[in-house]
Amino acid sequence: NKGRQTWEYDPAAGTPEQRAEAERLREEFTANKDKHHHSGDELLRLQSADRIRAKKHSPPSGPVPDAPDAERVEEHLKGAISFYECLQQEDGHFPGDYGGPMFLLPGLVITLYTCGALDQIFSPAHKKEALRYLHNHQNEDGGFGLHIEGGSTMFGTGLNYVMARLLGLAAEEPLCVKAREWMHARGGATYITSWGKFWLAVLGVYSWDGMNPLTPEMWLLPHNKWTGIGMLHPGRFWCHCRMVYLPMSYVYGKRGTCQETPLTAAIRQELYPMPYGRVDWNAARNQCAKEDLYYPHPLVQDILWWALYKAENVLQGSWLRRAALAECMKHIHYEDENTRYVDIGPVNKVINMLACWLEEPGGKAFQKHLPRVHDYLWVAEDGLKMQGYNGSQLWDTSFAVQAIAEAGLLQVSGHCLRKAHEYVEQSQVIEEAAAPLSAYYRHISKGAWPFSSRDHGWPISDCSSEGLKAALTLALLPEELVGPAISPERLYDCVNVILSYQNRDGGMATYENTRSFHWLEILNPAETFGDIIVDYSYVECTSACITALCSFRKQHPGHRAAEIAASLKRAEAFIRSIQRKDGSWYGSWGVCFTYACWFGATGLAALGHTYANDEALRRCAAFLADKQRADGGWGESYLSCQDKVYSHLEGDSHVVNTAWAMLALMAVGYHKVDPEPLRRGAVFLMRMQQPSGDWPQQHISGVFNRNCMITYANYRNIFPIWALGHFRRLVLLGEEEIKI
Ligand code: LAN
Repeated sequence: NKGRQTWEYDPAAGTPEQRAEAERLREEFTANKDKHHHSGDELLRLQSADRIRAKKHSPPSGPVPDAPDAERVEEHLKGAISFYECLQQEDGHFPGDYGGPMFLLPGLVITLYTCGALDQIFSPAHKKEALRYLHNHQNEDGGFGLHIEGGSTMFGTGLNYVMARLLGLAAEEPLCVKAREWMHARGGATYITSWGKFWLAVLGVYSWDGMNPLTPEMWLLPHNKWTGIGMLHPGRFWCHCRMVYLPMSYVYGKRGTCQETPLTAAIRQELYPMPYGRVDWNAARNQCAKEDLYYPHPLVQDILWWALYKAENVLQGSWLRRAALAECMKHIHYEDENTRYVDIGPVNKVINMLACWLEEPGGKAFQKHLPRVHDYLWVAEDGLKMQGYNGSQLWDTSFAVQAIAEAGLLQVSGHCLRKAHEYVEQSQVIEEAAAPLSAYYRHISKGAWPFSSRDHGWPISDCSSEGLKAALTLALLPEELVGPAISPERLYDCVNVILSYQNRDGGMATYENTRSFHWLEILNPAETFGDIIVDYSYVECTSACITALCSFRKQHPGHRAAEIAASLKRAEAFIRSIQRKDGSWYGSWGVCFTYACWFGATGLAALGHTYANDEALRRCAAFLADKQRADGGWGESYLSCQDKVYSHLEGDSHVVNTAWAMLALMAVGYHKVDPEPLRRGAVFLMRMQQPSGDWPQQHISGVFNRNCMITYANYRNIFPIWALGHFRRLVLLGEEEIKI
C-alpha cells in the first residue's frame, strides 16, 4: 500500500479556521478561473500548514540582485527544500495533483451509475466537488476541452454534460444550457469522438449501431508474426491502447448497456438537435466535430469498419463471439489481479470494472474494484477530478532525490532524502507478474521501477532508469544520513530490465519493446489522439536509459560491461538520428522541445560529448539560447506538442521550462562559453520563488498522445531546485564535475 493516495471526506477535519481557509481558496480559484486554469494544490499545502509554518528556512526577502553570489542562491535553495519537504508523506513520496484530462471522470460516473454504485463511491460532498470542478473548467463558450487548458471539443462537452446530469444538475441549469447550445450548434452529440460514442452507448443515450465495431474477435487472431496477420494482433499494440480496447471490445461485444431510467431517457432527448428516434446511426459512425479531429481516419479504416460493421450481423450471438468474449475476460482478470485492481491507467480501470460487473453483477471482481477507485480521485481547490494515473509517486520522488542531492546541502535535506530513499526502495518491483508472461503479452518487470507504486507494478523504461539513478545517487551519500543502500543484486535486476528494453532502432520505448510497425497507425480510430497504436522509441526514454546505465557503470564497472557499452552505442546513434535540423528534439511526454532538449543533451553529455567537441550539442545549445526571453526565463506553450513547432507562452516565462533549459545548457558545458544566459535564468527562478519557498503553478507541463495535456504539480518544486543547485555548484562555485 506504500504510495497509495486517497482523499477522505471528513466534515470535522481541521480547525474552523482551516475549513474557512479551504473555502476561501476555493472561492479565490473560481473568481480567478479565467486567469489561471490551474489549482496550485492549495488544499494539500493547507493540510501541511503546521509543518510549513514550523520549517526552519525561508528564501531571503528583498529584491534578487542581478548577479547573485553562491550564498544568496544557497539561501533560496534551503528555503525551497525546506518547503518541499513539508509536502513529503510518511512513506517518503511527494504527492501532487495529476489531473488535466477532462474525459476521465465522466467515464467513471457513467460506469458507477450503470452498475448502481454511484452513491457508494460519490458521497454528496464528492458530487459537490465534482460539480465544482465542472463549473471551474467550463470554457467561456459553454463547451469543455479535452484537457483543462484546451479549447472546447465535442468529446469534452458531451461527456461532461452527461456527467453533470448524472450528478444531479438539472437540464435548465446555466452550465447545462450553455453546454447543450455548444453541442447543438455543431450538430449534436453524434459528432462526438469514438471513445465518446462508446461511453454514451454504455449509458444508453446513443445507439450501438452508431459505433464503428470494436470486434472482440481480434483477440483470437494468430499472434505469431510469421503469419503476417499476426502483426495486427492487439498483443503487439502499445500497452495503453491494448488495455483500453480490451475491455471496450468486451463491453461492445456484449452491448453492455445501462438499464433505462427516467434520467437517461431525458438525456437521450437533450443531446441531439433532432428527436432521438430520428438520428441516422449509420451516418453517425463516422461523424466527428472538427474541434476534436486531431487524427482523421484514413480511407482504409472506413472501409475496414464498414466490413466489420456488416460482419456484426453474423458475429453477434455466435460461438465465435462467445469464445472471443471469454478470451477478453481472461485478460481483464489477469490485469486486475496483477495490479491489485489499480490497473494500468484510468481508462482501463473503469472499463475493466464495468466488464467485471457485466460478467457478474455484484460479483467478487467488481467488489474488489470499488475501493481502488479512490486511488484515482484527487481533490484540489478547483474541485474533484480523476487523475491520469494512480499518481506519479515514484517518478516525482526519483527526480526529487536527484534534484535535492544535487544541491549538496545535506544538513538541510538529510532527513528528506532518507524518507525518499525508503520510498524508492519500497516501490521497486521485485516480482514478475503471474506466469506465463508471454500468454498475456507482458514484458518482464522484476527489478523495474513503476511510475507510481509497487501495487500498480507495470514496468517502464524511463521510470526504471530514474529509479536506478535515484538509488545510485543515494548509495554515494553517508548511510547514517540517508539510510542503507539498495543491494547491488536489485540494481542488477534493474539493469537487466533496462537492457531488455532496447529496440532494433537502438532506442527505448515506454513499457515494452516496439512490437509492430508505424504504418499500423492507420488503424488508430481515436480521432483526438495521435500515435497510440505502437510503443515507439522516444528520446526521453532512450536518454533516461543512457544516463542510468552510465551512472551504473561508474559504480559497478564489472557488471555486464560489454553489453552496456554496446547498448549505449546504439542508443546514442538513435538519439542522434532523431535530432531535428534546428538542433532540438521533439518531446512526447512533457512540454515540449525544451523538455526533450534536456533529455537529448543530458544523454549525449553522459557519454562524454560536450559543447566543445560535439556539433549536435552546439546546435541544441543554439536552439535553446535562441528561445530565452526578456525576463530571463524560458516559456513554451503546450501548442508545441500538437503542432510540432516551437510555440512561446504568452505572458511570464515558466519556471519548469526555465529549469529544463538551464539543465540542458549546463549539461553540455555552455556556461564555459557564455554563463550569462544561465545567470539570467537563475535570477528569473529566484524572482519567481514565493516567500514560502514554493513556486507558483503555471501552465500545464505534461502531455500524452500528442494532443492531451496532463498536470505535473511537483515539477514546479523539483526542477527549479535542481537547476539552481546545479547552477550554484557548477557555475558559481566552479566545481568541475558534480557527482552527487
Ligand atoms: C504516462 C505517464 C508517465 C509517462 C512517462 C514515464 C513520463 C513517459 O516518459 C513515458 C510514458 C508515461 C509512462 C505515460 C504514458 C501515457 C499515460 C499512461 C501517461 C501520460 C499518464 C496517462 C497516460 C494514459 C495513456 C492516459 C489514459 C488515456 C488513454 C489514451 C488510454
